[in-house]
Amino acid sequence: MLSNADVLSLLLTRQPGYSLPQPFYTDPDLYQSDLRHIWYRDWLMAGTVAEFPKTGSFTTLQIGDAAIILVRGADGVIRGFHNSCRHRGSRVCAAEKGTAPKLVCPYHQWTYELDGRLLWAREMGDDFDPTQHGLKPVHVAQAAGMVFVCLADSAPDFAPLQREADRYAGPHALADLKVAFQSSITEKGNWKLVLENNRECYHCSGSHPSLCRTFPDDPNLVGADDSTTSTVGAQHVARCEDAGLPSKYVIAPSEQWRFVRIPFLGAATSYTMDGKAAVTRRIGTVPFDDAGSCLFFHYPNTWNHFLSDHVLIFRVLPVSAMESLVTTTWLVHKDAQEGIDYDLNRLTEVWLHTNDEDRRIVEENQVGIRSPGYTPGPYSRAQEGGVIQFVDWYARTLQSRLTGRALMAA
Ligand code: 3BY
Ligand code: FES
Ligand code: FE
Repeated sequence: MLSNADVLSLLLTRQPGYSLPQPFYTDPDLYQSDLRHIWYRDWLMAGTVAEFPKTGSFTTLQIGDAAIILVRGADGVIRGFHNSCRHRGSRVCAAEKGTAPKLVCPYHQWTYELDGRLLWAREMGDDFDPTQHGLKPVHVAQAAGMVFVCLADSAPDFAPLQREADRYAGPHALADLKVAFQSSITEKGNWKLVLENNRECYHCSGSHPSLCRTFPDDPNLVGADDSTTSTVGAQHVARCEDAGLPSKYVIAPSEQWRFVRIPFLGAATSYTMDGKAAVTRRIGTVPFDDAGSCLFFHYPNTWNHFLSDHVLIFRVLPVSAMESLVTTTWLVHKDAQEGIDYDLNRLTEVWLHTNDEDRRIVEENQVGIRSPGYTPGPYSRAQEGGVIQFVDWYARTLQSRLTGRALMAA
């Protein structure tokens, strides 16, 4: 196992503006270091309130080695727990999602209330104290209907994100949406390759014919910079802001998250093959159909698109040093009826294509990086500013946690 000092000295060999040294993408010890210092410390996208429609609605997720269950209690609160029984540690819930009146461990049927309290355990003796054997809680917080978890003992301040999420994503009213479709793909690539690939559109024209019908690949719009360095971007932001729709580029001081609203190409209003709306029902209080897409990322594990007719939530989870799970959720108005208000194929086809194209890209990137011939290469400052911004965030965050000293964004 590499010590913190080993990881730090490797990190200090990296050249800013270049892809990372090979072990950061391949080494099982560095993967464990990422889990410990990033994934088990930060707020992570888990899902949205639409996945917890009623009492007992639950989802499970695997974050590296951490098995987590999220469940809505009888009081309406969505809570999170380690999915590990307080008897002998069995996973309490194996299903990915569902509804349960109580959480019953399949091994010896210890039974937990939806708020984590142990209700029942057979023949444990008079000195057994059930109050000391509830499921271990994890932090759960909501931002405009997005549900985040944090596995740290003490979670980072979530309030600044909540404030901006309310402004930018609030108008899309996630609480009034339902899941129209969800897809999960395992990509044979380190989680950072999945994120790096997302943060640039240098590859878009060569790889994403469906997406490029409506999505602008202009790096001034989707890169690291304020989108108003693009004229159409500036006009779009001004028009939306005038209509009361928060749209201006905003980034956290730590650069961990960002919101910006960008226009689609030409007259397009949604991610469809013809650019027309995918769903006839507009969502929330978005003032017009051609409001473009509000882009939100939060490192280390999510990027999202908030449209006038649907919302796309992307969640990345680390599986191993060279595997990641990417889950995409399509949300539409809860009263929209499939086959009447939307066609599922029309709604999902662009991003199903795009995700599969990106999976291939990430897997080829991983194979090439594993090769002994790999050396870190330079990012394009013009096209890959977003990747530089992500990798710098990663390096800064890891360094500060390895040394216990805070580092400011440049
Ligand atoms: O999904 C996204 O937000 C990014 C932006 C650039 C490439 N990719 C489509
Ligand atoms: Fe859960 Fe025994 S391990 S009841
Ligand atoms: Fe892509």
